[in-house]
Amino acid sequence: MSPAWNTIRADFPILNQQINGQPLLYLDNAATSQKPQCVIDALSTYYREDNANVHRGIHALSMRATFAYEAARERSAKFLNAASASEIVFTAGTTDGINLVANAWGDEHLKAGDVILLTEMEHHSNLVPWQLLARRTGAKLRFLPIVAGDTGLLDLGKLPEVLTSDVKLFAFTHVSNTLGVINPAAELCAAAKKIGALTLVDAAQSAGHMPLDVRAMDCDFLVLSGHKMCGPTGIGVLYGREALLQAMPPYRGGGSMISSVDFFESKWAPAPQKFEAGTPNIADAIALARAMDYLDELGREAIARHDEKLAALAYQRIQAEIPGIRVLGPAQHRSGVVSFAIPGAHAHDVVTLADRDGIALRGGHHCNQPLMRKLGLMSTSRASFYLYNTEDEIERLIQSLLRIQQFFSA
Ligand code: C6P
Repeated sequence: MSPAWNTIRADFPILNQQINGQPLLYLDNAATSQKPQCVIDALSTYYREDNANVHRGIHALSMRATFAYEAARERSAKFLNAASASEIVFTAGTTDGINLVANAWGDEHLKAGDVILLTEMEHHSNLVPWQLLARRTGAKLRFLPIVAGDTGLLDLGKLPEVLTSDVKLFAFTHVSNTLGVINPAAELCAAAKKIGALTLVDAAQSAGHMPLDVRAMDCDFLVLSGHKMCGPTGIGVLYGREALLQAMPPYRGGGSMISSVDFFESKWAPAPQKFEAGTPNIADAIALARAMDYLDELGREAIARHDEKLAALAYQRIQAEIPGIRVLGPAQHRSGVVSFAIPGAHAHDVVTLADRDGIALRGGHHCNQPLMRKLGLMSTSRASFYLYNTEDEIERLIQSLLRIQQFFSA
């Protein structure tokens, strides 16, 4: 049975406010999602009742905090269907997770002549760390192109041309934050595996929006950000295959990540502790686990269907009703992200005018500058939907965009 989407708003206290005299219409979920009361409560309960450092003390509070923190790791493993909690490293978010892999795995395994394969739709977070790695090691970057036009679909026919035996890692986004395209992650991982390349899936825009199963996907690494999936900022997850994580050197040194330390040499703790130097983000990991419970209570399949329905409707109505507008991404089988460009209007102006109507959009290059250039655009405006958005809100968005379009065509 589908959740009652209209009542879900009540779980998110922030939505109950006026912006510029209008009820807030929050459509910037791809940047960050809002947080349900149960996640806010998990954070404040932890600080009110359980706060202590983890893995250090043997007093009651420390043991309670350690138990809850490690339970959050177990919860994350279950959320991703990982084989074991030792495959889960808590990070600060997607960007942090990718940098961890680029440094810890990349520095050890890549050399001049090796290739890191990316796609043309990568967020800067899944591009710049690989550029830095290429500079350090002499490895090269290569890109799987998108097809011509505005659907933004990957040109899978070009895969055999770019996925050759010199590719050591294929890192790609599961869902584009600009195009709304959902990439066929399992298919891409299978193709990489055939030629012996590892895979990293950037799940920043898919975690929390659809079911994720790292074993079915058969990826080697997967990264996500808690704040885009009803959890707090500053916490994320890196999933890595156990054997890979155990073989990788640490990325950062400090307390908690060692088994023994001498003046000149140290020995590392096993993964995942090896990658969590210093006091971790305990409270946010615990609250992220609560967010995972919340999403699973609603059902991730149902959330995916809800997002897709709203995004497909928004895509179709914007295309049909706003004269001259250019809408990006596929019409169907898409995530909740809908980007568009109004001729003659800068996206920042569009977003400023929408804000006057109480509507939160994002405008700009969305940390996707190479993709923007490829599409011949400087920027787009972006509406991104999530579980608390409704069909009625699309009507409000359309009325606002009509006013904005008329303003710029006057
Ligand atoms: N995209 C957006 O408005 P962090 O900042 O580390 O939580 O996530 C980075 C990131 C990586 N990959 C993808 C596909 C993303 O969409 C993002 C974040 C936000 O689109 C902020 S730029």
